[in-house]
Amino acid sequence: MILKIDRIPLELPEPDAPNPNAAAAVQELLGGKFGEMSTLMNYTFQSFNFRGRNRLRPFYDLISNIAAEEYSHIEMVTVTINLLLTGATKRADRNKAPAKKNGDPAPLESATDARNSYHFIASGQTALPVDSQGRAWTGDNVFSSGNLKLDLLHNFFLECGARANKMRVYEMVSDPTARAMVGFLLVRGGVHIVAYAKALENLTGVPVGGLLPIPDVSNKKFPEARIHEEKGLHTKLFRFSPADYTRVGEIWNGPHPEDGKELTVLDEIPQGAPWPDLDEEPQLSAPGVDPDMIKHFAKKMDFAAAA
Ligand code: MN3
Repeated sequence: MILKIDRIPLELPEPDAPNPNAAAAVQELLGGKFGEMSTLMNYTFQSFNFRGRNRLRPFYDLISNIAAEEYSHIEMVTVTINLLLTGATKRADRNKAPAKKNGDPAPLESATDARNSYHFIASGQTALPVDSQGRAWTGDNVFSSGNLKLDLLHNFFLECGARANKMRVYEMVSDPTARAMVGFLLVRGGVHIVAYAKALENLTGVPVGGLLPIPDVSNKKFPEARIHEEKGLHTKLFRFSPADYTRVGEIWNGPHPEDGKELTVLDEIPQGAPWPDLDEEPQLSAPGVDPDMIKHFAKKMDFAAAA
């Protein structure tokens, strides 16, 4: 079972300006092969499918607990996409009639220049479970082999791949909302890389942490990640359960492989922030009455009464 909290993990700054093409790039971090939907569903299925969970309890606890945190990462990426798409078409244009006259642009005409048309056609200018090319997320992205060493190796690789994608999206998108989100998730994803490295070390004795960082650039080079690492966020594993997953500390302990700081488990989740309250999409979500439609039916009823 999952306990749901109606908050997002971190308050994000407002975007500089609407940016639908930045939103399209950020979609990779949501529904891409290495996106947050993939990390969530990989760890979720691995935890559901876990055999021998009593004997291997610390590993089960770690995978289950990280799965829960990944849900909050989907929220972070989704909020970012939604904020970048807010105002992407002009509200004034959207409030006009769908059929425009006098050579004016149609209400959604500017959206034809956006890289991802689905943001405007299939949703109310909001996020979708697709990658940066608009391809739907697929269960083919889930690996759950039933072999703990293989699954942990996969998860370590998945988190390193996710880190590479985050860095590239960071370099594509200069918007402060997107960069704040990527900075935070670089730090949290970094925790998960170290967690799976520690799990492999615990299971096999091989010093996997010596491979880090992958790619070979420190989170401290990213100002939006550095501010969190200066407060020690890269050394903290949140326990995403009121009473369970108590044995994660048997894996999450000792020094951080990159800076030697002591790793600790926090018996709490991030304080977080409220979801931003986005304006309604002007035409399709309006629950009000269309005056032209009233006139149309009034006319029809008059005709019927007279007949
Ligand atoms: Mn994540």
